[in-house]
Amino acid sequence: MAGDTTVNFNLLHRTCKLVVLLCLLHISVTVVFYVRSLDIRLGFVENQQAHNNVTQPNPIKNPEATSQTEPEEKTEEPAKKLEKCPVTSPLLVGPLRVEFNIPVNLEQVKKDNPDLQPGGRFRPKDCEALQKVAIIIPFRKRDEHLKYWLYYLHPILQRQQLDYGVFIINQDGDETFNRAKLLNIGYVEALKEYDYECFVFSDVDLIPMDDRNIYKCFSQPRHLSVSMDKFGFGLPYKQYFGGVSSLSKDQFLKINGFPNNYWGWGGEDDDIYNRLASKGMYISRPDGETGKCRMIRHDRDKQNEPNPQRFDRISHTRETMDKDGISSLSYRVLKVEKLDLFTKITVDVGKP
Ligand SMILES: [Mn+2]
Repeated sequence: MAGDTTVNFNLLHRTCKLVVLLCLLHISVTVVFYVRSLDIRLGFVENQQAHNNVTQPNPIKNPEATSQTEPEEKTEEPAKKLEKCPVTSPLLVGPLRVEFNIPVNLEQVKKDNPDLQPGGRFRPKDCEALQKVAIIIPFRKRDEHLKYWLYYLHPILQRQQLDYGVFIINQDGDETFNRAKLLNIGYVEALKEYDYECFVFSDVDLIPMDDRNIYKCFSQPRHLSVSMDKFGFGLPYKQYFGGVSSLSKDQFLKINGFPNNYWGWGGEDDDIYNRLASKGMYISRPDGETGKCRMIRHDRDKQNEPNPQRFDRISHTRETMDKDGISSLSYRVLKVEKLDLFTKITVDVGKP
């Protein structure tokens, strides 16, 4: 009897040991699997974060997308999916300090505007711009002024969330300057590059002092440089349309573009005003505070003397405008340069 109980106790003891061992084994296996699943979960979280930073679908995590079509779609898809930009850009800051005694380095301007595309092109990354705007600048030997224009305007135009391109229309040679014809040429040449719907015509030496003065088109032709320092921050006269203005494609075509036969300084802006008025349009303007701008002081250019015929020409706009304009424009393109900050188009405009 006593031997039996000893045997029984031994058996019980061994069984207990076995059970304890099995328990330990179970616990350790559980622990190993738990740790491994924890690793996977942490890894997943990291992936998710990387996801959010890049904002592009991870091809590995997205088995439905075939790896071959994806890279092509990446370049086109964002443009289609973007929402329209807000009517008022949230990036605007209001009044700006504008001065012309600081040195400007175009390499630095390029670095400061990393989102610019070759030829001085830009479109907002996060939304679809409300307008496609070509900025047209008539030009000859004003590189110093152009530097300031690029330095100030590129950041402003980007904050205005415009889809824009900058076109410098450079009159070749030393014949008399023809501002309005260069503007017509800018219109035609810009449309060869992109489906622009709005055209801002700007002198190279005018800088807005408030980024709420939007370089876009309105339901009526727009005069933007309404409050120039040169004129004591006001208008020289009510019909003044010089400096910076904007016209939609429709508005521009309605007046047959601008006159081609104003050689030398003055009158062409009044002719444009007459064209608009004769077609029943009126001038839209920002208020005097928003429309403040500075002109870079300069001497009159050579070969841009006041045009003595201008008064006679202006008095006949209504009779001449249907024949003289974008419909009768002729010129020769000598060179097109896609530079970092602008597209420079050098043209032969002929002579008076
Ligand atoms: Mn000037």
